[in-house]
Amino acid sequence: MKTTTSKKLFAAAQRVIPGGVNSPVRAFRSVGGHPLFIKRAKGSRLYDVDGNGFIDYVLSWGPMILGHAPAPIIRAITRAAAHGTSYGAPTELEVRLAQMIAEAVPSMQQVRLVNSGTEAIMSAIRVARAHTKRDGVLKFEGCYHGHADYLLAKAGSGVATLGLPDSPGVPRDFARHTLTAPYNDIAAVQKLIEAHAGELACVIVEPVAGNMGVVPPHDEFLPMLRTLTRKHGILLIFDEVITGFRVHYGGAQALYRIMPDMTCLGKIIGGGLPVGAYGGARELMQQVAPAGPVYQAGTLSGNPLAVTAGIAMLKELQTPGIYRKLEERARVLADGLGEAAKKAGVPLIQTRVGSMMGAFFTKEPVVDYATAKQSDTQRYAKFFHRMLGKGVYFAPSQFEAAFLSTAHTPRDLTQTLATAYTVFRAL
Ligand code: HOZ
Repeated sequence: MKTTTSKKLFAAAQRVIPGGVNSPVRAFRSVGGHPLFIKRAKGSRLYDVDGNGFIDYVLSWGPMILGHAPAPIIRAITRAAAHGTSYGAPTELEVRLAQMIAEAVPSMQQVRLVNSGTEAIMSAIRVARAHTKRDGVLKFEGCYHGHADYLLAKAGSGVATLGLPDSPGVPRDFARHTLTAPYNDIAAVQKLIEAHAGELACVIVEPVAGNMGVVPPHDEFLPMLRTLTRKHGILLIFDEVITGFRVHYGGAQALYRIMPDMTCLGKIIGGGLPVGAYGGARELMQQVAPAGPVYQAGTLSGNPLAVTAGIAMLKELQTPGIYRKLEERARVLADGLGEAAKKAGVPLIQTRVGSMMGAFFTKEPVVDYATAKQSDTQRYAKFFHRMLGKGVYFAPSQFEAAFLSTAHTPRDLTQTLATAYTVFRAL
């Protein structure tokens, strides 16, 4: 595969951008080589600056549920752009998107739109702290909630990919407010909550972990979190940046029938444009300025282009049968990958919730960060590069999810599975 232009661009990028990328996982550090610079994308395909095409299972880390550049979204954005790109004043569009979110996710009676998942989570935690008058946060090892100071402890995503312990630059005074527990470990959570109940403002969790690879919750995990937090007056925050509108129109909370106190959403509700949202019961959200004293603001919050894209996206996601179709295709892909690995004698542990999939190069079940880290990352790197060389783009990290869109055709899946079988055999 010819990648000369990408290579040149990466060299130039490294002179002006730290590590040559604007978000660390993109740099291919854990799989080696250099990133491909993308020129355009359409449907299930990504095209790089050297003219190579790929079936894309990264989908901008999840939001492109309809595939790339879907006509209804592009039409809506184009129309909106002609009316101006930012006003710094309220619009009817923001009301519409907030209403659509509140209808889809009943735990979000009130919604504040922001610009990213990181921002949503920082703000939700501020509300939780103000409400409970406590500072402590309990998070789970391998979960990633953006890059706020106090959330980088044992974080997934790029932190896991690069094998970083935590981040320098985080004041010890901030980090000490964060407790961590192993995902799916109810006994550990119970012990921590009981020992620190009076200090904890919130427990924050990805209801399906998607930043250490995909780790689904055990049946009792989320219900127990709900029971324990309620018992101790601690707020339960669901980080649904990946799962919201991905695993179900109402998010993982609708799938598992658990009502968190607060919910954070991200890029999906902007149809891939930079958006986030946080919300919860009216009583909680009424603390946010200017309704209340908890300050949070942003010039580009509720940006008309992003909100327009979000409205169009959610409308499309209301199409009857869309989640069933995604699920069926994801099952074909996951089952096929499993069979191909088995036939080739490659141990592979697979996880999947709807159209969000994980495949770990290990023999033992993956239930948390420790077991995810048992994976053979060098084998993943080989798999990744060989698939890429044959036109299939999976995440450049063992610790990220694979996603499917409605634009992936049965033919894409057949091609991917045939390629995977050849690659598995050569590993
Ligand atoms: N796992 C990250 C999003 N949830 C990957 C995106 C990034 O860091 O660039």
